[in-house]
This record gives sequence, C-alpha cells and structure tokens, in this order.
Amino acid sequence: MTTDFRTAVRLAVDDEARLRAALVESDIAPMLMVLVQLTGDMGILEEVAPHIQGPWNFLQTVPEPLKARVRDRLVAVLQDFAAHDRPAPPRPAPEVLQRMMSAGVGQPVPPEYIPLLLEEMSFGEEDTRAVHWQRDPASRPVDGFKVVVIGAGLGGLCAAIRLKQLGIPFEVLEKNADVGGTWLENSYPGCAVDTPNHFYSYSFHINNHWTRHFSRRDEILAYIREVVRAHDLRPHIRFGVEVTGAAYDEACADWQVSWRDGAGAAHSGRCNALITAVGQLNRPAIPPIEGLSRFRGPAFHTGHWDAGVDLKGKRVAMIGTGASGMQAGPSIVGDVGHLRIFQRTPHWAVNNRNYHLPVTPGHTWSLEHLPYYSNWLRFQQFWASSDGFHASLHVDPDWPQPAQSLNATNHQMREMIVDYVRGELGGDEALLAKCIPAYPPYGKRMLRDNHWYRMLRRENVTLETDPISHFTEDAIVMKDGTVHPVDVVIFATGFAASRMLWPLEIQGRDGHSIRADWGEDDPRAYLGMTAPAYPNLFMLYGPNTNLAHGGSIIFHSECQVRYIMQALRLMIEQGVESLEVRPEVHDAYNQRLDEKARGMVWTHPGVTSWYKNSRNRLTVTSPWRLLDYWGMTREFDPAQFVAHRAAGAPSSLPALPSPAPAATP
Ligand code: NA7
Repeated sequence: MTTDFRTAVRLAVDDEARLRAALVESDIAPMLMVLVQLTGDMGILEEVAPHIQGPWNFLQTVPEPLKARVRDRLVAVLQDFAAHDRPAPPRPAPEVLQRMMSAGVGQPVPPEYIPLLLEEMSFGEEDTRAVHWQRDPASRPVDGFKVVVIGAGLGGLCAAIRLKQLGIPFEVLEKNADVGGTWLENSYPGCAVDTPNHFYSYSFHINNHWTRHFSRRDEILAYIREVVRAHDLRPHIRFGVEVTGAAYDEACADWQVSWRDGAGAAHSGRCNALITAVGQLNRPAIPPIEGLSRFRGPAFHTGHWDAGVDLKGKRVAMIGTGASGMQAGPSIVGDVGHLRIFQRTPHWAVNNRNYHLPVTPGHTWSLEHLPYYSNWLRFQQFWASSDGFHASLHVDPDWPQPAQSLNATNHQMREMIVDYVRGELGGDEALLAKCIPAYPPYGKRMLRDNHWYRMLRRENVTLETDPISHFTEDAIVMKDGTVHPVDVVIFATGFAASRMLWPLEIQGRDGHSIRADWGEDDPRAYLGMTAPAYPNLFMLYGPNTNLAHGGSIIFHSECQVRYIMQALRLMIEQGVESLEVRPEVHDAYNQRLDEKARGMVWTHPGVTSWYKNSRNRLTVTSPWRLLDYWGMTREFDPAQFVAHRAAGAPSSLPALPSPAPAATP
C-alpha cells in the first residue's frame, strides 16, 4: 500500500469482482489480520485460529466455508469504510496485537517481540529505523565531515541511504562495475534467495511485486538496482576501484583509505569515519587439490560462473554440496551429459512447499492494494524464518544421542527430514546413508531442497563420497585410485569467510593491524561492528553477525546501520573527532558471546563449518536471537566508548558521558 488509507480502501473496492478474485488467491492469515485490524472482531480471529498451525501458509487448514466467510466479511467491511470515508482505525493495543500475531502464525508470540515486530512491519509506511538529528542544523556541522563506505552490496547501500538521508557527505568505493555485491557476483544457474523474499528486502523499501516467494538472483539484483535508483545513489558510488587498505591517523583523527583503480593505479583519500561493507561471502575458497593447474578443461567457482562454457552433453564434476551446489546442481543437470558430484559432508535440507512456487496475481494484488496485508505478510515471514528454531539449537547435556541430535525437538526435526529424504530418494537406503549428515540438524545453515534428492536418482548423476586425491589433465583421481574423466569442473566450495575483511590491510592506532590482532581466523568485535584501537571504524556484517539459524542478513544490516548512524550523529553533533569502543566493553561482550556459543549446535563436537575457527570458537556466525541483537544495537550507548573532542570544540557542548559498566544482553 503506497497511497493513504482512505484512497487505498476506495481503490480496493472499486471493482468488487477483482477484489474477490484477489482474495481467493490471497493468504488467509494476513487477510484475517486485516479484517481484525479493521473491525476489532476477536470472535472471527478465535474461530479461524485453531486452523492456523504454523507460520507458513501450507500449515494452514482453514476450511473453505470459513475462508469464504472471512473474505465476505472483509469485502463488506472495506465497502463500509469506503462508503463512509472512514479513517484508518487506531493501531490495536499491544495485548490485542500479541493475540493477533500469535493466532496469525499458530504459535505463541512472546510480548518481548512486539516492539521489534512493529518496527519490522512498519505500519503506516513510516521508516521505523531511520535516524534523526537531535540538534538543530546550526549545531551539526556536517560539511567538514566525510564517511567512506567500502562496498555497494546490500549492507553498504543501506549505509549509503541513511547517510544520504542525514545529509552526511559520503562516498562508496566499490570494486565491481555495478551495485549488488554478492548478488551481482553470483550468477550461477539456480542462484536464488533461501529466505522468503517479502521479508528479505529492506523494511524501508518494500517490494510487492516479487514474482516468487524465493526469488532468483536476477530479480533480487533488479530490486537492488531499483533501490539505488529510487535513492539516487549512483552519483555517490565510485565503481571499479578496489580498496586495498586503510590506516588511522591519530594526529588528524581520520582514516587514510588506499585503493587501486581499474588500471591498477594507486590512490588514497581521507575520511573521518570508515564503514566496511565488504561482505563475508565473496572471496571464493578453491580447495588446494593437487594438480588443479594441470587440468586442461574449464574449471570455475560458482561465485565466478563462466557462462561462456557450454555444459551441454559434457561430463561435469561439481565439488561441494552446500547452498550454492544445492541450487546449481539441479539447475544444470538437464543440460549436462553426466554430473558427478563430489561431496565431502552432506548438508541438512528441508522441503518448503513455497520454494518453487510463483506468487499468484491475486496475492500480489492484495500486497499492493489491501491495507495492512503486506505488513502482516512481512510479519508472518519474519516469524517463519527467524528465531523460531533458536531455542532448539541448545545442547541438552542429558540427551542420549549427541552425535545425531541435540535435544528432543532437534531430534524430531531430524526424523522429519530423514523421512522426507527417504521418500525423495524412492527408498534407496544406500543413497540415503550418503545423504544424511552425521551431525545434528542446523549444525550448518539449513538448506532448502531444490529437488536435490530427486536429482540424485537420475541416470546421469553420480554422488561420490570418497576423498579426492588429485587432478590429471582430464580427470579427477580418487584416493582409492579410481579415475573419473571430466570435461568441466565446478567448484561449489564456498568462500573464505573466516578471514574477515581479508585482503584489506587495516591499520589502527599505535601499530595495531587487523591482520595481526585477528590472526588468520580469530576476528572479534563489539556487536560485530567496532574494535578497540580502531577509532571511527565501523563494520557491517563483521565478526559473529552471520545468520545460520534463520533470519535475513538485511535485517541485521539495518540494525547495524541504525547503530552506526547514531554513533556518527554523536560525533557530528557533539564535536567528537574520535570514537573508540572501550576494551573492557569489547572483551566482556566477546566473553558473553563465547559463553552463549558454547552450548549451541555450531560448536557441538562433530560439527565442522566455516562459522568457527580452528580452535572451535564461533567467529563468523551470531549465537544471538534476532531479538537479542536488535535489542543490543537499538540504542547507541556513548558510555561504552572513549570519545575525544577536537581541540577548539565549542565549550557550550554538553559533557561527554563517562563509562558505564558493560551491559549484558
Ligand atoms: P558452503 O555452504 O560453505 O558450501 C561449500 C561446500 O563445499 C560444502 O559442501 C563443503 O563441504 C564443500 N567443500 C569445501 N571444501 C572442499 C574440499 N576441499 N573438498 C570437497 N568439498 C569441499 O558454500 P556455498 O557457496 O554453498 O554457500 C555459502 C553461503 O551462501 C550459504 O551459507 C548461504 O548463506 C549462501 P563441507 O561441508 O565443508 O565438508
């Protein structure tokens, strides 16, 4: 809904037949919420509630006559609103909202989630995460201030939008020739998002026209380009320049950023604050398998897909069976002569009935025209794919089968998936044994089955689970000596995520450098964003901010960007030239984080992944619920930082806060 409420209602009832046709194709849960919001009728809510057994539409069992009643009531109510030109009803009271939310997803929604959910749904179209100035324009000299953002992916663009809204001068440096980050770079067949799209989008730039519930890469890239167009960001982005490093100049309290242009020439420039938004999944990890350089055929990584290579009829080897492999394999199998998949460890994958479905025209119509429908769908999708499973990812110390699962709920999940996979594999127990992981579900990010298991049953597919020894000019040789001749090799082997910010050389004050402080694989930061000895440096998608239990990385970015904008606001409004997290705050946070991670699935024995380092410390992924992280990043607390004013700052400025003890989440 982009028009005001009264106009939207009038337009919605303008053509009753069209309205009715749309409602037939719409999701009953958000539709019911619209009806309850417009009428306050909790009776109909309670009548339908028992038939909503989960947050996904395929978990609803609402009988058709009851659905028809909801639709009829909604049409009548909308017509009544239009006929009397009624204004939007007041937002329901918190306890009513909580009941509505719980009924809408068929699960109790705890009251602590309500503020977060209202912010995420952004009723009334307001931009709920925007940061506003607190002092009048004369007291905030933005002119001499400059921010550099590294990267024009979803995180960097979010920062750019907020900087632009605040009027803070900034520049985005992007190594690629276009925006989009990981969505630009990954173009392999089948590349798609595995978080539902009406949630996987900026809360302040809703798209009601996704053609699928889980869209393909091209559509997501088009969305990103549209956001950039709408916010007129291109003039602020310098493309084709690769930042090589940045050094903090303590005397000037600013950063000297170095970059290379497309011709390889070195440049540098200064900024007061530096925001890294370089992503975690863009430095392909190609395994050091002996003899690769001897292989004569095409060999490329999913992140650098070579569309010029014709796979038709070829013997294709695909190494790796993670998220990218799961999407790419079934998408090319119809073309290739033979697909030989080299699996090191199987992944858990669930079936989601919406994964391959297009969005129906009626559903799209309701998203666009039915007041509040889009807000309620976003809530539903947020709930379906966020903290729901978090509690079940904690290890029950008394659980008798720790190698298989963590606790009773996790075990139930395991059984459900095993049953599903068995069905998909047509009861082939030998193949099933190869496909079921020897670690608990959620040990790695849960994948969505992209017809992977059915693909494995095809005549032209072989699943290899023995280790690879080496490449020859035209084959892969296994450790047992078996030779598999192949024409093309595809590496679906993931990214060098744990070497965070690599290969950037970031030098802080007093001789500190990120590479030395973090070593090969031990990044740590306060809230994943700031670190002592690196004043005025803010990281997006930094240490421990990857999401593996659910959620959308866009949500995390929005939380981080709000926090960073509040920090910059403090700097500008209070004449602060350097802002640096207190070491004790940073250390206490990381200690809490380590403790939290210790009892969770990702550090469980037998679970290997890029989420943690060689010492079993979780470094990449967040152990927190989305709710916890949202709460921790909602208000920037200056007392957690050491702030220095510029010499000559006006004496009229308020005193800077003194340190407070580290907060607990
Ligand atoms: P992932 O999820 O890291 O998957 C990489 C896959 O490659 C995984 O199956 C690995 O097996 C396998 N791999 C890695 N190194 C090797 C070697 N040396 N030999 C054989 N197999 C290997 O990367 P994706 O690109 O699929 O997905 C990245 C993220 O993108 C994903 O989490 C989503 O958030 C989107 P392993 O499991 O390590 O044994």
